Amino acid sequence: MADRLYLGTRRYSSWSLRGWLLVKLAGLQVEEVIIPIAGGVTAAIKAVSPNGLVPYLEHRGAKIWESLAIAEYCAEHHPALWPAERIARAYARSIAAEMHAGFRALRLAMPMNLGRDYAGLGQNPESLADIAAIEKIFGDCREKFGAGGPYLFGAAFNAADAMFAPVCARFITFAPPLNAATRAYVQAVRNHPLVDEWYAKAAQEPDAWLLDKYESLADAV
Ligand SMILES: N[C@@H](CCC(=O)N[C@@H](CS)C(=O)NCC(=O)O)C(=O)O
Repeated sequence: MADRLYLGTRRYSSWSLRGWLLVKLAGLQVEEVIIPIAGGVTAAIKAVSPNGLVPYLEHRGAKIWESLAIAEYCAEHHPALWPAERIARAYARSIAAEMHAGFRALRLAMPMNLGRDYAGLGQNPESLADIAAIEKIFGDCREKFGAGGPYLFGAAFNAADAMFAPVCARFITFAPPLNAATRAYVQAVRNHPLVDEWYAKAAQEPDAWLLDKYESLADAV
C-alpha cells in the first residue's frame, strides 16, 4: 500500500483542507490524490475510502479516516500539533472535537467556496448562533492560551487551528459580521503559508470540477 492522502476538490472540500493541513504540519510524506467531489455521491471516493469520505490517509500500512482521527495520528508523529501543556492540550482537543461534531447550521448555510465572494449571504438565526459560539471559542482560547502569537494557542499554528481553518475560509467568502479579534485571527489563518498554498492550488483547478449547487448561491436569493 502506497502512502497516500485522498482529498476532494480543494475549492469546496473543507474537511480535506483540515486533513491536508494536519498531514503537512506533521511532515508526513504522502502522495496527494485529488478526487473531484460530486457533492455527496462521489463514486470514486466511495471506492477507496472506508467511510466513503475524504480526507482519507494511507500511511505505512495504516488506514486513517475522519479528520479528527487523522489529527491524532499526525500528532503521534509530530506531538507539537497539540499544545505541550496538559490543560491547554485538553482545551485544544475539546474545541477540535466540538468543531468536528458541530456547527452544522453554519456549514449548511455557508458552504466553503474559495473562489467566490458571497458577502452577506448565508445569515440566518441558526448560522449566526453558530458564528457567535465560534467567536466565543476563539476569544476565550486566545485570552487563555493565545499570548505571543496570532493563532489560537499563540505562535504555533496547531491542530485546533487546522480544524477551524475552513471556518475562517467561510468567514472570508460570506463576510458575516465579526468582531475585530476574530477578523484578525481569520486574516492570520489566511496568511499562513500552507493555507495560502491550498488557496493557490484551488484557484488552478479545472472549470470542469465546478459544481452548480455551490456556484449559484448568489442566484438563489
Ligand atoms: N466527518 C468527516 C467528514 C468528511 C466529509 O464530509 N467529506 C466530504 C467532502 S468535504 C466528502 O467526502 N463527501 C463525499 C462526496 O462528496 O461524495 C471528517 O471529519 O473527515
